[in-house]
Amino acid sequence: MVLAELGGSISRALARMSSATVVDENVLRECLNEIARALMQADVRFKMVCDLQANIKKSVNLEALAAGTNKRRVIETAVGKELCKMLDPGKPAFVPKKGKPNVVMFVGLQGSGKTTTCTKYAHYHQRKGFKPSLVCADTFRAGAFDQLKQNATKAKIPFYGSYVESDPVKIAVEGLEKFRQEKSDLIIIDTSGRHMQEAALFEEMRQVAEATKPDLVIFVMDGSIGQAAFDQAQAFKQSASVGAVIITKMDGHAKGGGALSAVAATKSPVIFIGTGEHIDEFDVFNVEPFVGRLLGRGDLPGLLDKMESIVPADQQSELVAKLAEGAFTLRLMYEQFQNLLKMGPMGQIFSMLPGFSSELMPKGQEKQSKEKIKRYMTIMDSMTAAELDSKNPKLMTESRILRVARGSGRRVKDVTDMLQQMGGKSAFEALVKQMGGGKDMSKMLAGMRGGA
Ligand SMILES: Nc1nc2c(ncn2[C@@H]2O[C@H](COP(=O)(O)OP(=O)(O)OP(=O)(O)O)[C@@H](O)[C@H]2O)c(=O)[nH]1
Ligand SMILES: [Mg+2]
Repeated sequence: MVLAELGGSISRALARMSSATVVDENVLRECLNEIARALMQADVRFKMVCDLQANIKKSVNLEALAAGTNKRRVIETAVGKELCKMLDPGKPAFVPKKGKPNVVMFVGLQGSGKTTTCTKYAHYHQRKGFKPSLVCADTFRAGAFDQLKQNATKAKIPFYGSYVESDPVKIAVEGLEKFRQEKSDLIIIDTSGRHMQEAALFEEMRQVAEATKPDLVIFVMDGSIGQAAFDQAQAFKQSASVGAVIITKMDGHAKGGGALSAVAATKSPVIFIGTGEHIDEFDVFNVEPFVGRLLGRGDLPGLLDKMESIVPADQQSELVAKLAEGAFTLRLMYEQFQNLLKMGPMGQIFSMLPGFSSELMPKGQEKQSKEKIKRYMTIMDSMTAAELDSKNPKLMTESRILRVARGSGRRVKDVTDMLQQMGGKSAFEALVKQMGGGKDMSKMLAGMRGGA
C-alpha cells in the first residue's frame, strides 16, 4: 500500500471538516493544520508545507464565497490543486514507443533497487505488448549477473550478460547489438550501484551512456530517505542526463511523500513507484490520479490499468460500455468484485476505488478489505434481480433493506453502507466519459497514455 498513512490522514482531515456544521475560518485552519502535520510526518520539507498551506488559504476566501456555495468542495479542490502542484515536476518523461528499438538505462546508488526495478519495468511493458530484453552491465558486484538472470528467467524475459568480461561498456554494446538484431523494442540496461562519492563509477556510468546512447536514463532511488532525495536526485541529474525517476520501497515507509515532493522539486518526473519486492508491486505514477487517491477520490485510470490484465478480454468492452452509458448497477459491481478478488495485492487496488479510498489500508489489513468485499457480495446475493439491475439502487425502500439485511445475516448498516458505496459511481462515470468512454479498455488506456 502506497503512503497509506498520509492518504488516511488527509482524507480523515477532509472528512472531519465535512462533518462540521458550519465551515468557517477556524474549521479551515484546523483542517489545514492537520494536513500540514501529515505532510511533515511524511518528511515533506517544512518550507513546502508552509507554502502549500498559505496558497490554499489564499485561494479559498471563505467570506467572499457566495451563499449556497459548497465550501467543503471549494476547500477540497484547493487542497487537491496544491498537492498536485507540489508533486508536479512540470515536464513529462520520454515514453517508449512500440516497434522502435527503445534503449533505457538504469542508474542509482548501491542497493536502491535497480536490478529488481529493471525486471519490474520489463515485465510491465511486456504485459502491454512490448518485446523487452535485459542487459546486465554490472561487472562491479559479484553475483550481479546471476541475480539479473534469475529475475529475467522467472519473468520470461531475454537477457544478456557475462561471467568473464569485466568491461561493462563492452557488455552493454554487445547486448544492445544482440537485442537490436532480435528486434527487441525495449532494451533495458542495468548498471552497477555506486556510492555518491565514487568518481570512478560515475565515469563508468558516463561511458556506458556514451556507448549505448539511451533514449532514457532512469534514476532509481530508495524512497525511505525522504526529503534527502532532493540532493541525490540533483547530483545524478548533473552527472547523467536523468530523464525520469523511479522511487522504490514506498511500501511501509512513512517518508515516501517527502521523497516524491523532493524529486518533483528537482524537476525530474517520477514515472513509477515500487511498493514491494514482488514483480507486480509496481505502480505507474501520475500526479493527478495519485493525489486523487490521497484525497479519497479514487483513481480510475490506475484501476483500469490494473484491470486490463485481469478482466477477461471479452468482458472489457462490455464493462466500459456499461460504465459509459451510466448503467453501473449492483450486478456490475458484483462482477467487478469477483474480478477484484482475483487481482494481485488488494491494498493497491483499494485505494483506486472511489469511496473506498478514505480507508487507505496498510498491508496488514488487506484481509479485512477482502472480507468487506465478500460481505458486500453476500448482501447482494440476498437481493432481487430487479434490485441488482436497478440504475438507482439507493432508492431501495426501508423494508427491503431490512429484509436484505436479515436474509444475508448482516446488519442494516452494512446494507446501507454498501448502497452508499454506489455514490462513487458518478465519479466513475464522469471519468469514463471524460476519457472517451465506450471504446474498449485498451484503446481508452492508450488514449490516457497519449497514444503510446
Ligand atoms: N520492500 C521493497 N523492497 C525492494 C523494492 N525494490 C527493491 N527492493 C529490495 O531491495 C534490495 C536491493 O535491490 P536490488 O534490485 O538488488 O538493488 P540494486 O540497486 O540493483 O543493488 P546493486 O546492484 O547492488 O547496486 C533487494 O532486497 C530488493 O528485493 C521495493 O519497492 N520494496
Ligand atoms: Mg543491481
